[in-house]
Amino acid sequence: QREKPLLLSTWNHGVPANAAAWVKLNETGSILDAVEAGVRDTELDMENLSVGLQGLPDREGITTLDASIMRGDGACGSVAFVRQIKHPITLARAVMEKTPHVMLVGEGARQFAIAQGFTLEEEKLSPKARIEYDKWKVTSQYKPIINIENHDTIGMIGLAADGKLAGSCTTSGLAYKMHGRVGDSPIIGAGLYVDDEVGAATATGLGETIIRICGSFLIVELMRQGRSPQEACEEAVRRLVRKSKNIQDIQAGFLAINKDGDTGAYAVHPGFNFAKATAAGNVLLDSKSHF
Ligand code: SD4
Repeated sequence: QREKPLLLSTWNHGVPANAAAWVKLNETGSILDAVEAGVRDTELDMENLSVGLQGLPDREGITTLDASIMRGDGACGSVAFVRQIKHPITLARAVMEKTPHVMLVGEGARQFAIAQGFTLEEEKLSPKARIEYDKWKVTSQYKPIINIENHDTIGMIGLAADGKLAGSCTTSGLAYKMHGRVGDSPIIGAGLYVDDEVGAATATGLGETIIRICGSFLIVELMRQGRSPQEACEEAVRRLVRKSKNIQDIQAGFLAINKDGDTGAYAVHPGFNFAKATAAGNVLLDSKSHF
């Protein structure tokens, strides 16, 4: 059923993130403020090992973060491969609002953060990440696959009562990635895409497979051509499955909404869930999957 306002976010932590976004939406009326505030909640969640500075590090033991934000009028900003910043989503928003650019990475993003008055956090693994990293180091086996049960990236898309759309996506990326690796989350069109004329989409899962098909952009374009959000997510997953090797080891999931307030969700494997918030409540739902 169609409802506005509407928020969708990935995984269990989508529930508290939606709740935080809802409060912000009521406060300011801005769907952009809402999707930023929502995922800021996840960026501070010490239980989450795939978002924020508490996330699992790369192979060198360094946690690097990726984030993007987009408004339905085409404004967007992102940061990638950033260190020591607690709220990369807010830094992405600053790139969008305060620079002539869309994307800043690494040291340049960090310098911009300092210039904007962001505090640099001490570079230290969280207690949970330290334990996991030490275990991993015993074999240092790097498999560029994503544990089907264990993803936590948050992507959030929202539709305001006035029909305006926005989305946000933030992650520490793939655990034990190569130093410098960037996933889909900060790539506009891959991890996130929003267009007020059509709808919005976001992604979670193995970023390489999502980038390869321009997943979120693909879903929005399929909706533009008349597919429902659900059909568009299913087609994107089918495309991803066709283009990926070792698909049995790869999880990826998509969420979509159109400007009328219809929603869609689909994943490669079972296990993907998402939170949906409307005036009627904020619930955790299981996505259907290809396999
Ligand atoms: C990435 N898409 O960096 C992210 C990881 C992820 O749940 O979604 N984990 O590839």
